Order: sequence, then structure tokens, then C-alpha cells
Amino acid sequence: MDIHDIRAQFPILSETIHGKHPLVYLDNAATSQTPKRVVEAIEHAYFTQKANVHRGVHCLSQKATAAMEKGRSAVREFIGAPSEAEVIFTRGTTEALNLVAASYGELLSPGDLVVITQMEHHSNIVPWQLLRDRRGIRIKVVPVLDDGTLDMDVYRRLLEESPRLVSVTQISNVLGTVNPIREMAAMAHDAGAVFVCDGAQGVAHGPVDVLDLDVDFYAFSAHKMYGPTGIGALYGKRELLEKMPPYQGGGEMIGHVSFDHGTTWADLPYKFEAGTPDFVGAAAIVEAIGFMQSTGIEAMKAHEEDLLNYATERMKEAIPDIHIYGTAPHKASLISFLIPGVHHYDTGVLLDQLGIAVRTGHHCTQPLMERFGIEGTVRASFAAYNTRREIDAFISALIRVNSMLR
Ligand code: 7TS
Repeated sequence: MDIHDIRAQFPILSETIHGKHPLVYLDNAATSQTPKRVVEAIEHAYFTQKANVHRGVHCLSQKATAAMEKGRSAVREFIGAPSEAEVIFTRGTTEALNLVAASYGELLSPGDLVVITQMEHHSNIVPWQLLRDRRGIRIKVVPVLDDGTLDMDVYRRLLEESPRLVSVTQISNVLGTVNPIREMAAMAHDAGAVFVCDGAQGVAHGPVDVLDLDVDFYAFSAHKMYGPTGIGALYGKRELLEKMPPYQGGGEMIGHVSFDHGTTWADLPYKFEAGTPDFVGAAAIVEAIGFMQSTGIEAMKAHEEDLLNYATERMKEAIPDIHIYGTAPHKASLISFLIPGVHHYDTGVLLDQLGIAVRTGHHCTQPLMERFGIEGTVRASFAAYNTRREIDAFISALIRVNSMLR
């Protein structure tokens, strides 16, 4: 992996912050930066083939449609889905999870059990709570242990209660914990439950194969994997998608509409894609996947692991009593931490003054914050283009923050 070559593809990485500090972008778990080839694909789509998809006889519409469907094929291949019919474009992970909760949720009955975990992002909690309010399902939660791993004993016990559905994040956006998704999905299936995986953090940090994981649904966002914002996808097993009612109604998702003879649905995946889709974003996903594949997904993972280990060691050296949340043996490249006695927000603001972009707050995981008895953390999250030199700059800045605020 040639880091100079990679960085050259991201013009923003050469920007300065507050007019003087080189940008050190460590907020990749929120959104990654975008390589030129993705932005060029967006420009190309707007300048040369902007026409509404699927409904045009004219050349531009056909080009736009072909580009969007090429995006779908690229996604299918990228996540190892068997068929394009099983890849539904959504606005992102949030919409994908809402789709499952709203639509698969229609197949659940009052009293049915849904199991989630204490480390879920709000987008994998609230849709199930909305479903509970609407349909009277029950929700039970797998707790998080002190090191940030899931309490698998409780998971096993909850499965004995025959849940209908289990929904778990592949990687915690706060703790970095990489959950044993394949094992958890197999256990859920043995118990007769459908398994949903929130891949928002997982998809950018290692190869994904939905067949190997044997998940029933997999949700992710393109903007966290070097792609455009506003688009993501839901993979779902065909036999489940076939049974599910549409999520939204509108153009493109119908077979035939009639006031007198009933309305029928389009085939998969269009049944779940009402309205004009983000066909430009769908076309540009091809380039985000291309970037990841040409860089090498395993090489990126190894590089990020090196950054994680280096940053963790250097942080502990620099501030021995720093508190790191999430120390699971399998951990993705992010570190949530607090300097004792210093508010996470103050740390974030001062780091920003020194050119370091980190995220502070509850990271849309308030139940997890409650579990650890805190309001929020500072989170540094790494991507393929980050370097050890940037980690050094981050640590120097952290040392300054520590000496100023304590
Ligand atoms: N699930 C997880 C695990 C996430 O980390 C996020 C976004 C989402 C779902 C929602 O994704 P979206 O693209 O639909 O918004 N996480 C974060 C974060 O950690 N900081 O900002 C967004």
C-alpha cells in the first residue's frame, strides 16, 4: 500500500485548519473522506448523463439507468450477495434498518421478541422501539461487558426465549468491538430467529461476505466507505424480501396501479425503491468500491490495525491515567477515551484548534453511555489514508490539551 499515492487521491488531506495547522482527520467513523475518482464519477454523471432512471426511452435515461444498475452489481459483488434482486438502495444504514423494522416488522405479532444489544447505534434501537409502540413487540437487550464485548451468556439465554429477530452491529462505533457476527447469526438461526446485521462500521474495515456471515439482512452507508453521502444499501435474503410488504409507496415500486382492481408491486429490488432514487450516488459507489479494491481491503485493514496499536500505546505513554473505553481483543481502528476530569467537549474543541478532527459526545449511543456511567467520550477513528505521523501530531496535541486543562 503506497500511502503517498493514497493520500494524493484525497485533496482535502492537504488542507490547513484555522489557516495554520495541517488537517489531521480522525473522524472517519462518522464519515470518511472521498477520493477524486468518486467525485469525478459524480461530476461525470451530472455533466453527461443526468436523466431520470428506469422510465425513459431516450439515450440519457438509458445511460443513467445502466450506471445505476452497474452500481448495484458492484455492491452485490462487494458484499457477496447472490443476486442484484437482493440489493436495495436506501439513503443509508438508518433507512435500511428502518425499512427492515417497518416492513419485516409487519410480519411480527404482539408479544414477539426482538433482541438487540446495549452497544447499538440509535438507528438500530429506535426503529425497534417504534415497532414496539405500533405492534406491541417486546425488546430485550444483550449487555456489554467491561472490556466492550457482548455478554454471550445472556445472548444464549435470550435465544432460549425464542426471539423472532435479532439485530446486532458488526462493529461498535464507540468501543470498536468487532462482534462475532457469523457465530451470533448461526446461534440466532438455531433458535429460529432472523438475523439483521448493522454493517455501517463493518463495511469499511474488512472484507464482507453476506453468505459467509449467513446474515438475513445487512445494512450499510456509502459515505463511511469512501463513497458519496445520501446513499447506502440493504441486502436481504430473497425469500424474506419476497414475503415483506413495501416500505414506502410511490413511483417505480408498483406493478400496476388501479383504483378499481387493486395495486400490485414491482419485482425485487424495485418493490422497496419508491420514487426517484439517488442514481448519481449509485453510479459513484462503483468508484468507492474500486478505490477500496485497488488499495486492497486486507492491506487497508492491516494498516489501520497498525495505526490503532500505535495510537493506543502512544496515548497510554503520554497520559498514563487516560481512560480508554473498549479494549476487546478484536477491535476496529477507533479509540474512545476521556482524560480524567476533562470534559470530552473541551478536549474536542482544543484538539480542533490544533488541527485535529475528532468526534465528541454520545455518538448516538446513549444507552451505552449510560452503561459506562458517562455522558460522552472523545473518539479518534482511523482510515486507510491516516499515517503514524498524523498519530504523532494527535498525541502531541493531546499532551498540550492535558497540560492546559488539568
Ligand atoms: N450504525 C452504526 C454502527 C453507525 O456507526 C452509524 C453512524 C449508523 C448506524 C447510522 O449511519 P447513517 O449513515 O445512516 O447515519 N455512525 C456515526 C458515528 O459514529 N458518528 O456519526 C455517525
